Amino acid sequence: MAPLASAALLLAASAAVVNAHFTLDYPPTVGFNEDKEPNGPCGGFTPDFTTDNVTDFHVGGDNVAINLLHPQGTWLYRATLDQTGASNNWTQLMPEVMQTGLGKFCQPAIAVPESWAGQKGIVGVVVDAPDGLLYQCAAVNFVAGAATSNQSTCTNSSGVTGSYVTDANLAPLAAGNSSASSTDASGTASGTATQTASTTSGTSSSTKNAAPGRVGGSVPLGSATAVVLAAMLGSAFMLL
Ligand SMILES: *[C@@H]1O[C@H](CO)[C@@H](O)[C@H](O)[C@H]1NC(C)=O
Ligand SMILES: *[C@@H]1O[C@H](CO)[C@@H](O)[C@H](O)[C@H]1NC(C)=O
Ligand SMILES: *[C@@H]1O[C@H](CO)[C@@H](O)[C@H](O)[C@H]1NC(C)=O
Ligand SMILES: *[C@@H]1O[C@H](CO)[C@@H](O)[C@H](O)[C@H]1NC(C)=O
Ligand SMILES: *[C@@H]1O[C@H](CO)[C@@H](O)[C@H](O)[C@H]1NC(C)=O
Ligand SMILES: [Cu+2]
Repeated sequence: MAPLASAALLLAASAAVVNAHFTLDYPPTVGFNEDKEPNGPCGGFTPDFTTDNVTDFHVGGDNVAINLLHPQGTWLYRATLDQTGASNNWTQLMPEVMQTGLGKFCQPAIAVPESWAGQKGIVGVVVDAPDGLLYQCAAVNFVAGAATSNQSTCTNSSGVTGSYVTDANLAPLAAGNSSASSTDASGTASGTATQTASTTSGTSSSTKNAAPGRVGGSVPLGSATAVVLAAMLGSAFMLL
């Protein structure tokens, strides 16, 4: 292929990647529209338990599988028993984690409070991506116990890594801001104890926020450019 043509292909590929943001692959999303994905709490869709794909989600730990189409982003995992998500009464499920590297990222054992078993609710993910906050939700049926096998979609792309960070953009979304509770990054000021991240997931061997609190914006320009270039090359290879 002529150099010019391959350069054009590369540009087209990277443009497509930027538009797609991210997908929630498990549990199945209540709706994906890349243009609406910046709209909280659920990416422009309101869960409807009469028509949506309502998935059993084990309170003791279950898969949340994501595909990030940006080279970096920081994830907030949260859930609520409010079936619309509108009351903004979310419980954070694990410390915020920064994904570095484009592609699939799966938490195999996200847990919710045990007392939720037998009730319906929403599992929500929010990413602080280079182009802002993006949202997706799944309608779920919380069931007792822990998942006994992993979904086939629960994989990490090669080269993808995760590290615990604190993210000022995600902190206000972590425990909701209803009922006059002020939430700070360390999760101590919330009005109700159940709303702070008292739930530990399968990743409990990692110390909370052990990694340096470095978020996207502070990466030196040189390495950020290298990551973007690597991502562009990666996406071009995927198309070929
Ligand atoms: C519901 O989700 C499952 C698991 O992802 C999927 O296989 C199935 O096609 C979905 N059904 C509908 C109606 O979306
Ligand atoms: C918020 O959710 C918790 C369960 O996590 C529930 O006990 C509480 O009643 C809810 N608060 C409101 C105002 O709905
Ligand atoms: C799911 O996958 C993770 C990561 O590979 C593994 O540690 C865990 O044991 C698996 N869980 C089950 C129930 O097989
Ligand atoms: C994917 O990577 C994250 C961060 O390192 C890790 O916590 C998780 O267990 C990995 N998932 C799988 C399926 O191995
Ligand atoms: C919650 O946060 C949103 C966005 O910052 C804000 O518009 C809203 O007024 C807040 N609600 C309360 C009750 O503080
Ligand atoms: Cu995006």
